[in-house]
Amino acid sequence: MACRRGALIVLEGVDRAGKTTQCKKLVQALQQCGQRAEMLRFPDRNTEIGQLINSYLEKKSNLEDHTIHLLFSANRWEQVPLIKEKLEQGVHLIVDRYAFSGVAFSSAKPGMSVDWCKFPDVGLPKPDLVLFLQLSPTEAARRGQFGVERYENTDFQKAVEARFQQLMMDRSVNWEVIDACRSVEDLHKEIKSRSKATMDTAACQPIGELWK
Ligand code: 2DT
Repeated sequence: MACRRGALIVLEGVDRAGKTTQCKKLVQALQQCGQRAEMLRFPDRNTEIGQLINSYLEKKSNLEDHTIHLLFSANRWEQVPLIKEKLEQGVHLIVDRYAFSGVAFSSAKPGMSVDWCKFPDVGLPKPDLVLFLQLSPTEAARRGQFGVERYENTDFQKAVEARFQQLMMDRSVNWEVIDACRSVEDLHKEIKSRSKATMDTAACQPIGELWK
């Protein structure tokens, strides 16, 4: 593989931490410096699988817990050829949620173990960096009410946060925790500088395999 592949950078975090805003700003900033960068988000609600997920999230359909988990995972796998192609072409991919949300949300449900939930995502392209945007429950509440989609309630979000903390103990993944309780611009500056450092180190490394 030619030297200078793109970096795979994932933003994870609790609801209302600003993941989507920050992904967009990072892509814009990179493009303004003449870099090739694109944003992806999971779930990708545009594919056929994504539409099943969308209908589940909007509570228009019900799916058994393992089934929806596998659909979320399949929704990532269907993008893998594109992800690899872009990275190999030198495009940086900035991703709003990935397998970590997959495991944190599903394993917060009764009877769903973290190990079982990780399995379908084993071998996905491994992010070069996972930035976890941390936000206190008080600050999250200050930022407004939850929406009406499935999972948008305080008790479930607390359980999800606990699963994220558990996942972050795994040193095989390059996690960096960022305090999201500050202005959009300050947060952006930090995310940009951490991402740029990763881009330099990832450039000449092969794409890794997640949880393998
Ligand atoms: P957005 O609000 O970011 O569109 O997320 N989720 C997400 C899962 O349960 N499993 C997954 O694999 C992913 C990627 C998190 C929609 C909701 O979907 C949840 C919130």
